[in-house]
Amino acid sequence: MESSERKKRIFSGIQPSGELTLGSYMGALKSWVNMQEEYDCVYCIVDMHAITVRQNPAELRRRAMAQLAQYIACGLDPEKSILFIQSHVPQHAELAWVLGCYTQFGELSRMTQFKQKSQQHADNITAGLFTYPVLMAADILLYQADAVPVGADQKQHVELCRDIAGRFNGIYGDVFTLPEPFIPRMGARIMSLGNPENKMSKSDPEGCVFLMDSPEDIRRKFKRAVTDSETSVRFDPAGKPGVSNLLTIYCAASGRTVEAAEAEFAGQGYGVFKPAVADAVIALTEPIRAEASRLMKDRTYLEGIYRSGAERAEQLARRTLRKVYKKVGFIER
Ligand code: ATP
Ligand code: LTN
Repeated sequence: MESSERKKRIFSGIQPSGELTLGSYMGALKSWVNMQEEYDCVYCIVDMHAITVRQNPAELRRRAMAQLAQYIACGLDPEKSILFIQSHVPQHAELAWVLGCYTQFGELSRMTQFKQKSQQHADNITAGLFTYPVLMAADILLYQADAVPVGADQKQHVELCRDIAGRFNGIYGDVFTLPEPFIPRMGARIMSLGNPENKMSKSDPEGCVFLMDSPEDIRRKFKRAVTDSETSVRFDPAGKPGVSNLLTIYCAASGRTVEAAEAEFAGQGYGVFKPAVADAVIALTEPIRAEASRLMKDRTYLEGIYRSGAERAEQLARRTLRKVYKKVGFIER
């Protein structure tokens, strides 16, 4: 084996702040699954990010476990990829502290997600919510990731991570790999079914499809999806945001192209189109739901996965943190 031909490394994470959605699947998880063959992948359940807004502790624990089961059910293979829980690897918090000292207040103030979330949680705008992108940069840089598969909304955070890494390297030499965001061509921004001007978000249960929704719920949600007063199934995000979003979902779920889908529904109204989208989504989610439910019953198996994942992750993380501590001038213990 040629050790110089190291596979490129991938890192990404999802917060267990709610159930996994069709948006997070199409924007991120689907790429995570596809990248496993070619890359060296590290995938995380970022529970430390989740506490930037108030969580119920028992619920957070349950969701983190359920998320691990759903990761595996979606096709993440613990033999191929490292699957772990962020709070199990202390180097995330340690590197975040250092990186925070190389990040400008002004840079963090410009983050769109901070501006949105601080409006949504106006009574609890914490320092953690503000410095969240620094922790995310630490997640990525600890593993020297080359690429970060995320939805379009996270591009700004990955770019900030690059800026921080570039600045640090500029002072101390090549410490960090500069990561690229990897954003899928189809499905990077799935919109709410109830309000297609907004991103599909887990905080809006009716506009949002969850991977663990029952077929009845999925059919109901698509039936109620907002469209327009025309009847033609045509991709036109500015003029027909609702229908275009449904087309995106249909194509991402079924693997068809937009042209093929438009041709398939030519001359047919929304009464045929909407149930077809629901069926395509159910065909995607039902096997995931069944497998995740089965895995949830096997706690011992899931515990084994996250324990060995944390061990493997920590080995990599330790190496980077040691280098960083040395560079900034801390005495080795
Ligand atoms: P919310 O806004 O609901 O709190 P979030 O962005 O915190 O959601 P996560 O589940 O943490 O959602 O996001 C996980 C991944 O899924 C990220 O890479 C994010 O970019 C992607 N993602 C989330 N929602 C969507 C969406 N509607 N369309 C495409 N990708 C999405
Ligand atoms: N900020 C992301 C979640 C996240 C992440 C990461 C994504 C935390 N750390 C590292 C990619 C890489 C979100 O809100 N969806």
